[in-house]
Amino acid sequence: MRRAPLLPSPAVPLPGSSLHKVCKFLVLFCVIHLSVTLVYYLSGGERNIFQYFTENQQIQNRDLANSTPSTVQIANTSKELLDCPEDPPFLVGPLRVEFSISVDLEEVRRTNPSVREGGRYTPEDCKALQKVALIIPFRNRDEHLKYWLYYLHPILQRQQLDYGVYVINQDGESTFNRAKLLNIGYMEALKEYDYNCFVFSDVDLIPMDDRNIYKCFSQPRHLSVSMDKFGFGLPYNQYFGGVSALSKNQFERINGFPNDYWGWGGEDDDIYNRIVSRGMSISRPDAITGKCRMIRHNRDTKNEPNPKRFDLIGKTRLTMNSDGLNSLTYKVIKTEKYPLYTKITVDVGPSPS
Ligand code: UDH
Ligand code: NGS
Repeated sequence: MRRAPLLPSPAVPLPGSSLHKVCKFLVLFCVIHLSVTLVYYLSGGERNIFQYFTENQQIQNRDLANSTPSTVQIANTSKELLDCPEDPPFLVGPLRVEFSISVDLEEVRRTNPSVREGGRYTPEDCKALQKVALIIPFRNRDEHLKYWLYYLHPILQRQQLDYGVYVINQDGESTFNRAKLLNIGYMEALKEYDYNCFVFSDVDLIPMDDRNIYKCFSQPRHLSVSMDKFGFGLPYNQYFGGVSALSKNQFERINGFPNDYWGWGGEDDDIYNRIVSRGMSISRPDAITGKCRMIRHNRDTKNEPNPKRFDLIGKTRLTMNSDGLNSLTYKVIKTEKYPLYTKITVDVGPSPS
């Protein structure tokens, strides 16, 4: 039987043909190109892909609080930072929040190594979208503050905010004045840094979901919208208590908060009235994202319900132009820089009898 002659496949060029030479040249070119690229990356003179990969891992780890800052600082000096993304990539969603554990602040400090003195943090791998001052009105609530710092620092870092924590401590025994302390916090924080967003938080409120971003929005933001003590809902539609966020511009438009609410109640309703009377509305997260827990406690002494509060909230439109940032007086007694927060002790002046 005669066999058909073996012919080379038309896809394989014959040795010595010009097509074969071109192929050889192309293979050689690819090998040289790959070698040069490999040598370039391995040389370490520039930020290389392997370094980039490990750095990102370290950033994640450090955000979860178990790595050292040195590697990323090196990257920062050699590279202009890009804006942080609108949706921070390290968020985890729902969080377990409980108050039966005991909190050691030294341990909190150790596990948040990127938080700088005074409770300052700036993301190292991207440029934060907002500079946020967290203002906490305070007197004799050290146990609550420990939980706040323990839970909030890791959350705020995952939210990639450029932030600072300011605890505004009312000096003396006079009646407590929450809203005035918040005004003071605003003024004092601005003396330290060019903040453009202010989050006002009670010391005993902890978010249960890190997607509830502690930042400012186009309208004043109410953050504590779904509290455990109210059955994870709002007590009433106009409620603006607990935790809120206003941009510098929004805060100035309402002349800040009232200074004349001494004792418990009504100041948050006054703030709501101010916002609405300036044509703004309230922005809120949904009831799942906005879940939060309050640390249960007894009523504080010298913070009894204010008998004047109903009269006052009926007159917000009349009083807000003359009671607020433009009438604020106080005296700073002491400023203390702790590793996790700045404590500013202030004399708010005497409460009316
Ligand atoms: N605050 C202090 N010290 C005080 C009073 C108030 O630090 O002596 C601060 C603190 O940040 C607190 C916030 O002000 O979270 C608001 O205090 P509040 O007393 O107006 O509100 P809170 O929801 O308590 O903490 C309301 C009364 C609870 C009575 C509970 C009875 N079971
Ligand atoms: C309203 C108060 C608010 C207060 C809210 C929730 O009645 O200041 O209850 O209070 N307004 C007036 O009293 C006019 S709470 O249950 O958290 O203690 O924030």
